[in-house]
Amino acid sequence: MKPLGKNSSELVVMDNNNENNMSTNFHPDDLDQDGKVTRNELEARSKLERSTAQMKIAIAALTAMVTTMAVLLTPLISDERIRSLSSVFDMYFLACASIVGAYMGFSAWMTKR
Ligand SMILES: [Ca+2]
Repeated sequence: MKPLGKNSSELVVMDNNNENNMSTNFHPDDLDQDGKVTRNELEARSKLERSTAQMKIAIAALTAMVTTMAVLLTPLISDERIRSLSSVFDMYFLACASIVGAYMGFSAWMTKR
């Protein structure tokens, strides 16, 4: 595959000798399967991977909040320890909720753009 030039309309011809193409005969980034990977197709793939990573981070933050709260509600941790770490837990839950809220806000904003 040759590198993209500065011109956004320049096309990249797929490499037919690549082992990844043996089963489908199309490059995985060739979304419309016309045999050429355009800059727009590469950008679409990049956006998809970025939004998937952001979604995984938001899910991890939400899962961490729920798991932490569930552990704190069990008798595994004494009330005294929870009281002494209450300011830490405040910041922890605020940070996790900010991540989830930012994801929700930005994803809603990106769909309206
Ligand atoms: Ca294409």
